[in-house]
Amino acid sequence: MKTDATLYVEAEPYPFEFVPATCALIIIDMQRDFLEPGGFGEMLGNDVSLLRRTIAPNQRLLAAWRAKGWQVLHTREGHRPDLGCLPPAKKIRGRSPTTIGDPGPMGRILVRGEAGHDIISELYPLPGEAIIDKPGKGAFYATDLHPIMQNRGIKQLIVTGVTTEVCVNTTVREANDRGYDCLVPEDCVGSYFPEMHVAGLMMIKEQGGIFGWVSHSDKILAALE
Ligand code: TIU
Repeated sequence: MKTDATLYVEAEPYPFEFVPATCALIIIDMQRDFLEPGGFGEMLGNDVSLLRRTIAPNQRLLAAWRAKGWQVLHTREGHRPDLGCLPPAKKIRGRSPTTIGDPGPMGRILVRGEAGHDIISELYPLPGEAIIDKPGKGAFYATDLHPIMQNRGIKQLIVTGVTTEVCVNTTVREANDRGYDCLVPEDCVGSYFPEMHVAGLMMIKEQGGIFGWVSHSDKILAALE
């Protein structure tokens, strides 16, 4: 397919228009510790099946995007092994007995290089797909995502991953303030809290799409055909 043709995706609050050459798929934090049974997320008492329902639709969308040869980015939330990029406030927030940097079920919790920090095998990045290691919830703060997007001519993002109201929402808001359009396929994002998932999507698409657009992977795939 020509990459300079405009494609239209049925979305809320109105159709999302994109030019493939300047639109990247960015998959947020599909990490083992958040999604796998036995990981940190489950250790905290969360039901990981609420996030795991996003794996299959992400696989389908990623496969279609890769087949077109379009740009793919991945993020991971985590910190340097010396925890130099971990704000003390983030370390102690929640008053949990086990916090970031401590030994967890899949290595040190949210530490770069540990098994639990890595991306699930089902969505593992291919060579050439940049992995953005981020210390915060948003993918722009303290990372090289913005220069990478500028250098590659990326103007729009399809944002998927977890969690809807935390890292996905924060990234969409950061992108919006930098002048980028974001489309969020609702079946490709998930939350441990169903009501937060719904609210997180509403916050993006309400008020005329104040932060972006919400759609479904089926509608993106239909636009790709
Ligand atoms: N990736 C992401 O959203 N990290 C979080 O901390 N999510 C929570 O829901 N806490």
